[in-house]
Amino acid sequence: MYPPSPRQDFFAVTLNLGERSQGGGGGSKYWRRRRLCWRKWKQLSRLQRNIILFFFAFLAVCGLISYINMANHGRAFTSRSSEEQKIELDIPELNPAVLAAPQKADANQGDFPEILPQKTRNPRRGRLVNLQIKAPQEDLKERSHDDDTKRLEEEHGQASKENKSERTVISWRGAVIEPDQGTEPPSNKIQDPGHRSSTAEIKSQKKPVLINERQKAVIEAFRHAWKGYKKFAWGRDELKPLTHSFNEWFGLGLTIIDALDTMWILDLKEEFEEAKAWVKTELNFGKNVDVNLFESTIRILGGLLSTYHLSGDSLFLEKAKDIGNRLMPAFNTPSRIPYSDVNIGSGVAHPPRWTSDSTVAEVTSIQLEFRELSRLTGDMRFQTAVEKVMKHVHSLSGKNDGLVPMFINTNSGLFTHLGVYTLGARADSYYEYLLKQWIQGGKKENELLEEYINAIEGVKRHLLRKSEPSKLTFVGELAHGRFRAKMDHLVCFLPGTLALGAHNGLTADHMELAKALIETCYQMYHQIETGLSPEIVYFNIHPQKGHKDVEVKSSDRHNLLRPETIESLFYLYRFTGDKKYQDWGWEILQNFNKYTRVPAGGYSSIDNVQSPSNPQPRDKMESFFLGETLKYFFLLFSDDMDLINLDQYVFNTEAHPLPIWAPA
Ligand code: DMJ
Repeated sequence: MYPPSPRQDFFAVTLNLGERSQGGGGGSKYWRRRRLCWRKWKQLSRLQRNIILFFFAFLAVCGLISYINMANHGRAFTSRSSEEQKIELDIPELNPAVLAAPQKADANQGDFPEILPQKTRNPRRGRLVNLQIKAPQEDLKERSHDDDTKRLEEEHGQASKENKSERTVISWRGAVIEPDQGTEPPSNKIQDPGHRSSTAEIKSQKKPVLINERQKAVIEAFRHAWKGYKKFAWGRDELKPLTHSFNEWFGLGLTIIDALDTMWILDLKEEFEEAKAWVKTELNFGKNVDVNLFESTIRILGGLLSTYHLSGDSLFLEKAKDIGNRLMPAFNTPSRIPYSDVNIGSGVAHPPRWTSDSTVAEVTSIQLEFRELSRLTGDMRFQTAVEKVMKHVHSLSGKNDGLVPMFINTNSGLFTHLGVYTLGARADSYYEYLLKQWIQGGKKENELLEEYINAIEGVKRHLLRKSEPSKLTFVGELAHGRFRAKMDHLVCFLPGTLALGAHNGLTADHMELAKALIETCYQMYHQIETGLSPEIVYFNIHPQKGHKDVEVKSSDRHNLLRPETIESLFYLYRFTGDKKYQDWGWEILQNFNKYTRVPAGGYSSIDNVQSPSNPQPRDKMESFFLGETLKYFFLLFSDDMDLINLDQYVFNTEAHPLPIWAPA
């Protein structure tokens, strides 16, 4: 037997398949060829047949493998594997000291009640609280990332190049920061532990960013504010824009530090560089001044840490470590609940003169910053101190369905002034940091999540009502069993936090509540004569002819340029893509420009939001206007989901983005 060559057979088979698949009409011809083909196949030796079969099998396996690779590749850009997250956060394998923080979070798991990944038990009510499985962000990712696959593939390739030249940081804003651009002699510098997240940013955000008209208006507003600050208050804490003067609170150039990362995000390179030069040459924490632990943590420590992450310049980490160390004496109390104040020059900490109490929100809203400082430096004292506080507060009685009182005693460690519950001043960011610590730590510290879910259940049970006539959902207060229809503007952080929780897998009713509450916060602006919200409103809960939903007392009608509503609009827009949130923000920005802008430079808090003809400027521009309000405006108007990606960063309560820790 002389079988034809395998090559001929292969050709015949291919041809036949082709004819069939085309559905050609020559039926008999087709069958003749098929028989011929079969005969030829039979003429082949077993070895030849095996070789051909092996060849086809090999092709099939190759095809399958490349299909799986392509599918994984696509998935990696939407769900990001833990490997990649680790690379993107630039966490070195070789530095065990720095890896300790995330490991600690793991180690803590023993202390925390076991919670199933998708369900958690609410011990008070004895029922299971479902977590959403699907991240609602998926559609949005598709919406904003139409052409992203190609771009990300290029960036993926680029990433390996960048890893090789790891000491040169190319910001996503295009600035190149050489390692020796640091500002102290190398010997004085903190070694860059490689834990900052700028590499992640480089990969996901180095595409040219198109700035839209609304964002340009924010940049213009920032420049105007900065102009006033530079001219009349440079190096001081706050601008007094009317008297062309300044206000000192800590004497640490608070506005500059609070605004650093905003300048980075807005791509204001020139302003950023002059601010950095001031930090390098003028910022000195060795001063005999009393600072408030909470305020200096969220504004100064938080601002320095986030700027370090965004810029990659170790100057900011060095300064963060300095202020972190100087704040530590605040924790030397009998209960380890920190004092409110500490002298950063002498290292003496103390409570306010009139009490030995601290504010609950203050002692429980410094954790994101101190934990991150430990992760970056490998010095666990910072993390240990703040986690002790959280554990202690967790164990305390005196809560009401997860709602906490406003004060805690630094000697006894017990809550004081029991019976008053609010999500406004003195308690607000306690709730925010429960969720955000859980997110920061990689969603492992279940005790925090459980506390957060309980608290939101508590809000629903005790503090939620609807107003008349418009039926706006609002969060009131409870004082010794009596409901008060009072809501601070500060509470408007809550819709954003609820939306963030829903994005991270909590139940859809969190998102529904977020949507209802942000509508209310918007109405707190919209229903007021200047279109700006007062500090506190009272809602009508009984229908009364001729009354609006919102009432304002004369002592509460000031506006301090606060960020909370803009912050929540930003989260709601990011997670829903509903343009109305951008439009609401745009309306508010225009009203800030109309009623709070000071011609010579700067913006001012005002005393009366109900008087468009005379809003009575207060002569004060808070540092958070630059640190938070304008930053959130800019992010709200952006359609770039990667501009501070909320799966990579968590904002502290002063709008300073800190990286989410990669899984250990
Ligand atoms: C900021 O300092 C922070 O957002 C804090 O959590 C609350 N108060 C101001 C802004 O209103």
